[in-house]
Amino acid sequence: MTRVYVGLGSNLGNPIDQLRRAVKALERIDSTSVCSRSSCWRTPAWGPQPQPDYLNAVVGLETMLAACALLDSLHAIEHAQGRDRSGPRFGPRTLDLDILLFGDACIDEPGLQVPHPRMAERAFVLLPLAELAPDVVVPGTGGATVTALLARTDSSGCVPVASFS
Ligand code: 5RY
Ligand code: CA
Ligand code: CA
Repeated sequence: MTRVYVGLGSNLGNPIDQLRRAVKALERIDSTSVCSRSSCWRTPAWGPQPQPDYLNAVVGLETMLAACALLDSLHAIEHAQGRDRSGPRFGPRTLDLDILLFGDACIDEPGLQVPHPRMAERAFVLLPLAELAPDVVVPGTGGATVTALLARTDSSGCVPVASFS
């Protein structure tokens, strides 16, 4: 069994609804269970402007799947929730599901990099992740914990808005 943290983000198409539906879909993945869920945070968009604020959250999973099989399931959920990949890189999206951490694995394959290559600098990931895993050391950061990384980021404009329940 591997403990996994998945980041959820949405800034199109009723974001709170997108995140709630995504958690239900994550619960239906075979050989995988949802163990923990963060609050939902409203966060300023990082990327090309203008685009709407995002809602971001993180869920903790336990899975028997390999990382690439889990990624396939995440892509299927994104697709089922209307993800359109034709827009600009880092542009607005109905749903983005990212494997942030997969146990203590470091994976660098085309299409699958874990830890997520930009997570160490992004408050929109670290704020919800710190609710679930403040003391987890992020591989590739020289031993920094989620809390230590969060302290170095700019989290201005990020506010908790709701839980999933
Ligand atoms: C990470 C995940 C997705 C970094 C990570 C993207 C969001 C990224 C965003 C989002 C806000 C993007 C893709 N780790 N801004 N910009 N929230 N995603 N606030 O989820 F760059 S672009
Ligand atoms: Ca399941
Ligand atoms: Ca993604």
